[in-house]
Parts: sequence; C-alpha cells; structure tokens
Amino acid sequence: MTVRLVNGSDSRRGRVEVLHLGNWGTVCDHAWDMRDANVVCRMLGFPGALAAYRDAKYGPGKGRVRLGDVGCKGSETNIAFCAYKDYSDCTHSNDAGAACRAASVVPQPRIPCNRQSPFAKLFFKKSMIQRLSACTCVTKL
Ligand SMILES: [Ca+2]
Repeated sequence: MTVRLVNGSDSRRGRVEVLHLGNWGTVCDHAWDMRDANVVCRMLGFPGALAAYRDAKYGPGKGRVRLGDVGCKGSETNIAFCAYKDYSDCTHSNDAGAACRAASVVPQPRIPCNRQSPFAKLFFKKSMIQRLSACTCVTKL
C-alpha cells in the first residue's frame, strides 16, 4: 500500500491518504493513534510520528474513506500489514492525519568550498583563521 500526507504546511504532516487500486482514499480516525501514525511516517522515510490527528485536522479529503479501525502494533513496515477494515462508514470529517518527526541528522556530504556557495562564507572564514588553503562546506539538508 502506498501512503501520502496531504494539505499540511510541509511534507512531514498532513491528511493521511492511501493508494489502493489506483485511487487515493483517506483513513477513518476511529482507533487512529500514534502506533498507526508511526507506521505511516516510517513508510514515508521519517523516523517516526510526532502526533496522530483526528477530526480532519488537515481538512476533509475526497474519494473514499479507504481504511477504518486501523490497528497497527507500530513495528509494521507497511500499513497493509496492520489490522484494518478496508471499508469504513466514516465521513471525511473523521479523516486521520499525522505529523512525522524530521529525518534524523545524518553525516552530511561535504562539498568543495567556493565563494558562491551560500554556506561557504562562514566556513571559508573559519578556514582562513585556521590558515587552511581550502575549506569544506556542509550542505544544509
Ligand atoms: Ca490504532
């Protein structure tokens, strides 16, 4: 099953939608909780969830309310492996939402420093202090 987050202020939050047989649908918030949101967030490449929202926090979706009574343990790699009903009598006023934790900071790639790089200046200065002839810049993720 494929998921996405819709209508949030950034890619880490939004209304949870699932793709099934070519159609995007929403998730009923009955039984929607952090364990379920954790699975959704990890499916999207985030380390986990910050919050699980009910009552269409990110607005009502369109299409079918695709999943109901989602009962993840929290360790599943896909919401398809969780218990759920593939039908729901919810309306879109009960669409579930999620906010995901930001991806953890990983060792960042070092790029050659140059004066055009927006992140170069600080590092260039620092390297001058250290009397280095070259410096390295760190890209901001
Ligand atoms: Ca649940």
